[in-house]
Amino acid sequence: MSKFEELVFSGVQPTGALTLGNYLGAIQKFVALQDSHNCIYCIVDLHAITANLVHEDLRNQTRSIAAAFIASGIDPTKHIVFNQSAVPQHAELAWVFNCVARIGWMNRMTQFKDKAGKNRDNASLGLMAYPSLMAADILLYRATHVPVGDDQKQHLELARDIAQKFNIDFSERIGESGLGLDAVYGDKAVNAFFPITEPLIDGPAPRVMSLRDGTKKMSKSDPSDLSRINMTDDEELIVKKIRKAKTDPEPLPSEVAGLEGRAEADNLVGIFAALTNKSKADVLADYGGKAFSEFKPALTEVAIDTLAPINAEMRKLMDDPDHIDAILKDGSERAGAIAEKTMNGVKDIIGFLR
Ligand code: AQP
Repeated sequence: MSKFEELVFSGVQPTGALTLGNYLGAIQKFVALQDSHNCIYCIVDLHAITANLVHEDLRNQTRSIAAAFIASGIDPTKHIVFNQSAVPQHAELAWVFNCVARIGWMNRMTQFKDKAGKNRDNASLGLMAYPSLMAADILLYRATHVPVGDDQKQHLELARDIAQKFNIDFSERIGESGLGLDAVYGDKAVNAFFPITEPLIDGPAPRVMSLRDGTKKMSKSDPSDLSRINMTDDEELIVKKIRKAKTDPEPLPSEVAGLEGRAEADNLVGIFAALTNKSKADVLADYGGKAFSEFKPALTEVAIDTLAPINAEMRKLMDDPDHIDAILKDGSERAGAIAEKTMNGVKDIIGFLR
């Protein structure tokens, strides 16, 4: 069976200041993958209008995500960094995928249920179609690997379902077009135009939890700023937030199994591990038996060591918006060339005249 060329794609929404969750769940992985893969990293501004249509300053918000990428170590000259709305094929392919995806699939999406809340009728149609646009983002580049936080797992499964259904439904025409590769789904041989993307979710902190409640995801939109560490927080704030982070009265366990049922302890140990590129077991080998009064200052130190230089670099980059705009323009031109090729293939396979 032939294989699609490996390519990494992922995106971040410009919906507010990035959190440590976004950094550890996504951006840190984006940086690491640059050495082994060709990578495309996108600021998904079309996604940003699904929950709230009107944003105070979407342009600067988009620039700040680009600045965070670059300040964290993403090289936009070796890889591609761009904003989604600058490449119109994202919306075009999403429409096709709206016709591939089934309503039953979308109804099962837990993020939609969470974000739409009780008043579902009042949620935008875009919020419901969000995973179909996300599938388009990935498959427009025929990406094989997607680094994301654990919260995006279900959306990636949907992207796999969409790719598979498209490939099966159009298998014969894909074969005739010569644009596909051989694939086998179960015992079914098909011609595949789209790869079945692999999520990259591993690591010690695939889902960073709120500092105030270890059962809730750390999120940009949590009303309490104390629940999260923002990538733009200064040292004083990081000290304060970790000092106030919820814990339990027990000392840290010596084994990972001892974190079971201790959501807040588990979260802080996971954060420490991810920040220092260690496993939770390594962290507990050093801190097992120690009280939080000793662990928290150490955690604060590693958080500041990681975030302070990124923060300083982000500020420098944000002082020159024209430079960021030029990087995004260059990225969108390079992304656009790939996107156009894929979309032309999709049009030919479906039978759209062009
Ligand atoms: N708490 C988290 N732990 C691990 N990974 C996380 N990600 C987000 N929160 C965590 C990952 O960050 C990437 C970009 O996320 P996004 O901004 O596109 O969307 P999101 O998941 O909706 O982020 P937030 O912070 O939770 O925003 P709001 O509050 O607006 O809902 C993704 O890979 C995501 O998995």
